[in-house]
Amino acid sequence: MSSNIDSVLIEDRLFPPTEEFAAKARIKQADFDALHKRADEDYTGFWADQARDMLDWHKPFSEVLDDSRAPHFKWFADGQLNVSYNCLDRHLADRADKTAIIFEGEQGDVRKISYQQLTDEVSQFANALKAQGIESGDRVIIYMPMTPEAVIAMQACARIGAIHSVVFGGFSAESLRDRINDAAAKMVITADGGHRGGKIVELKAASDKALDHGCPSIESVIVYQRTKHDIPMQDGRDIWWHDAIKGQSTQCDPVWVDAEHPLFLLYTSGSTGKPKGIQHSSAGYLLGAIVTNKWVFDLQDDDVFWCTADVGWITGHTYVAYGPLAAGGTAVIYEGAPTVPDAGRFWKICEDHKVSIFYTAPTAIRALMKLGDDLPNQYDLSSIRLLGTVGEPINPEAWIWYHKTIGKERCPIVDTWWQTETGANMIAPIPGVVATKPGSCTIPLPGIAADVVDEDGNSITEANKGGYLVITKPFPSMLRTVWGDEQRYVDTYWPKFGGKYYLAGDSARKDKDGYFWIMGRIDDVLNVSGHRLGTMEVESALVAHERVAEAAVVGYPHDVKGEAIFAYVVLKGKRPEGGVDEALTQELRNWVGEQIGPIAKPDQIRYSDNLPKTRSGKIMRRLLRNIARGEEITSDTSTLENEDILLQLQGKA
Ligand code: 7RM
Repeated sequence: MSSNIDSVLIEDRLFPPTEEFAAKARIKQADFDALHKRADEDYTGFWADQARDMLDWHKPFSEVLDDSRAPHFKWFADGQLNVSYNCLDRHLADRADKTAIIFEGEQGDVRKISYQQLTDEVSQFANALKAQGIESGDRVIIYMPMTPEAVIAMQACARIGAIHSVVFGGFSAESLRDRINDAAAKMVITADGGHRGGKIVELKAASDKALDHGCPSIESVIVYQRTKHDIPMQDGRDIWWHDAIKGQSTQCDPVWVDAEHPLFLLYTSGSTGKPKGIQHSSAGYLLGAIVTNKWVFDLQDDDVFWCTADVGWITGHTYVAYGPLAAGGTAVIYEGAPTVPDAGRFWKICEDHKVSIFYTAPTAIRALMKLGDDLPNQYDLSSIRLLGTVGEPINPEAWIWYHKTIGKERCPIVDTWWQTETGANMIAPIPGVVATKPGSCTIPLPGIAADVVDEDGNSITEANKGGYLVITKPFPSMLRTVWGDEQRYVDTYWPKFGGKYYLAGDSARKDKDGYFWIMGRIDDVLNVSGHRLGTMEVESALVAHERVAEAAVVGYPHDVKGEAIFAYVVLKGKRPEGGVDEALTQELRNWVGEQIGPIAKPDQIRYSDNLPKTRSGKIMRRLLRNIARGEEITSDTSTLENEDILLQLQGKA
């Protein structure tokens, strides 16, 4: 594996927190030292302390970690709690009137919801779910716009022990159907539509299309009225949200569940076609969410925390729907696109709502950076005191822009490495203590045992030598399994090193100070605008088109999106003249958009008579990657049956 020498040389700069920030931070140097000392000396005791301190238990646990069936770990297994109780009810004594959610719609409508109101609405909707026959353990799909009702639906499921699976509103009907069927869900909660980019996202239409294709497990569909445009409702199956809650009480006793009771499934891409239903627990997940909101985001009582992620992604679960509420904070939710009415919208929202903590993805930072400093400079960003990034490595140029233009050189930047599977931040600075370096997610959090190892699982001690990023000890917020596929859980996450370490699937290196630098994925997973997509998923979508015989997809660097998609396509009939067919390319792009979602549309498509394969029939992805990136070809091309193919792949024939 190569190491990124340029960035090491340039980015040895250290950015310590300002004295002012450090003085007011929740975790100060002495607290930080004490946390690490405790975690080092008594790892499970450390997590037990946190679980007792930060969560309210209905029945206290006596056992901390059960590793008797590793890698199927259990945390706090004989304890009982309720996640929604921990996010809502327990705050009512001292913050009933505090704002829990500040919502802004794309068209400018604003709603502020207090903890009392949110508790009432969640309880009322939970009663509506029960009235529709939803019980503890049932799966419920949430396919919603970014409105508070998405969070209310999630919290209501948690309140009655139902397992939700949020499907990102940008996913197509096909993706939705696959997820419904894999989870064997009983209900879909959706909306007529959402506002995004000045248009209406047709959620109900997509949901109808998914259900028309056959989702035998679905019994009912609850439809939240957002856009108020005309949509058909199916008698006996569909019910409006406002009708479902009519007459329902705003009191709903939380259902106490075991610590290990599944809280949610969230589907994520792997290197094979079928998305995996990542299954998270109740107590362990919530613990990860609350500790990281406090430690990494330094979330305090007067903060306004805006994490721009959609609740369709794990970031929106942990840093919008659960974590900030568990910590008693105020969270901002914005429905729409960052460019409506212009690209100053994010900064306007920060000014209007006095956002103090702002968390977004490098792809958004780069897109906004390209538009220059004039837009952000028109707004008062002085309320911001902490910035965060997640989803992919941030390039130092974007980091410095974020630091200067948005943070005015005053705000720490927390670059947080974690995954859908880890549930919460894993490697990230604690901002009042750990000095940052542009492009590095810094060091593991207390209680998180991350390392970089070689092929044999030995820790790499040499500075800046790349290897596998692993987690060497189980941690509370980790995934519990892949829904319905224990074997895939074991094979994907514990395949190497005798099953001893959790394999994250990323390569990384540590520098001389022990700071981690993420180098990228080790498998065929793309990271487009911070969204994980399997190459296989895009390939399967392409070959599902009637004219496509074979397809191979690779990623190549892209200024804004981080990675863009390059597809090599073999058609069933003749290859287009000179390898160009603009109309077909457009058709295939739209086709993939429909099959998976617009984010998966290939940026470039090149037609060839054949794909380059090894003798064993494996597609030579490295070769395709070299070509897509305009790099020198290092692969042995002697096995290619037809040398002309190489010219076709390069677009030269
Ligand atoms: C939270 C999330 C996970 C993958 C992960 C990495 C990449 C995420 C960073 C990062 C470098 C970061 N969940 N990744 N955060 N790479 N620095 N701070 O993104 O499941 O959708 O993706 O994203 O490759 O394995 S995810």
